[in-house]
Amino acid sequence: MATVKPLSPLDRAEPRFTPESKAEQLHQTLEGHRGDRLLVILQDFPDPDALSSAWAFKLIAQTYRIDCDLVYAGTLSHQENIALVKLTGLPAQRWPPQSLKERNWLNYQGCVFVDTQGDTSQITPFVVEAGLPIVAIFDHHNGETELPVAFLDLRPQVRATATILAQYLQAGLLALDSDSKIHVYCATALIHGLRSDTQNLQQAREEDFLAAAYLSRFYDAQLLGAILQSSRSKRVMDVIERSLRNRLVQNNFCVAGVGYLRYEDRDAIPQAADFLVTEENVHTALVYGIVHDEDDRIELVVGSLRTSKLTLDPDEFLKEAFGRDSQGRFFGGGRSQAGGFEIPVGFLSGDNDQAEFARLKWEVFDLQIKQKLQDLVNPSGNPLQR
Ligand SMILES: [Mn+2]
Repeated sequence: MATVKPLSPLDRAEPRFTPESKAEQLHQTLEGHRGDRLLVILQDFPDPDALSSAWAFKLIAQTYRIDCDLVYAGTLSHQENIALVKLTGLPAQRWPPQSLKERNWLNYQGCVFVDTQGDTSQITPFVVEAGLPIVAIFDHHNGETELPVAFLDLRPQVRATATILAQYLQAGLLALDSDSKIHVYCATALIHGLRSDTQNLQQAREEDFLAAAYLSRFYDAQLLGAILQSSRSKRVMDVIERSLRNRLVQNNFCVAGVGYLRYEDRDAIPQAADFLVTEENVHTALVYGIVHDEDDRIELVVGSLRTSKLTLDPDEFLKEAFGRDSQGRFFGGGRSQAGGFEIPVGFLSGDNDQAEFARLKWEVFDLQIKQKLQDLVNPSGNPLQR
């Protein structure tokens, strides 16, 4: 097992960064883990970019006889993600939060984070606690991880982690073969990841287009079509309907609370925001609800923001609106044109079977969120209300 050397701030700055030097560095890192077993950790609600990038990493690592398990602790909730995993046989496993205490982390010689720096996974505290070395992080989100990591590839200027992994493929760490079904499926998944993180390439930059061009030699257009044709479930349609009914539009902002929804339907929130932002005279839509699992062990206020206003930075907006928790972590954040937030319900969790209590709880959160948004949405005007 290779030893992990925490990066100095100087290493992190990497003034001489090139895709080739990075590929060489990754090659050396993987050489050092030949024959090992690694845990590849995805965000709790993995999106196509995370899923496809982790798969590409697994295939690269295989050529070094490194065995990878791809895991996430939340759920796959967008119909396109479910279709992606089912249609390509993408090897990701769900490790439910309640199972994490019993895991034997030392079955692995190290772990890898893909499309996250660990802050969006419930698995992170467990691997840190177990002292599992962090072998690599690949991500394109803003942020500065404090985890000690042997190989760090953090590129906020790139629109998708799929672009980063495609560059490693292209640099020769794994030669894709259009006769290999797995390679074709993985290339298709990467194109899906790339297009979904760039709004159908509308926000793609040169590097993303070049990566897509490279992947286009291997991908299966029909398979991609099948993934994209997956349809919305009735429950997602119901949440969209509630968001339409409850929406308030003021100063081109659309704000909609959708009440309670099940944990596995939480992806209905960003889908509702995607829909509400298409209304004429709306440049920004914010949708939120209380997400809970079956026995109310997990209860969170979850929200999504979508904007077409170029001067509005979702990351700044959400950080300013909702601030930080007691440990200094922001409740929200984002990237270009999209963002989200998560606020634990905490002491008020549970007892949702008591209708009156559930109703009051929703009203409190609904009101509080509208108040937090008030100054940003309408600095000088009337309160956000019907
Ligand atoms: Mn991504």
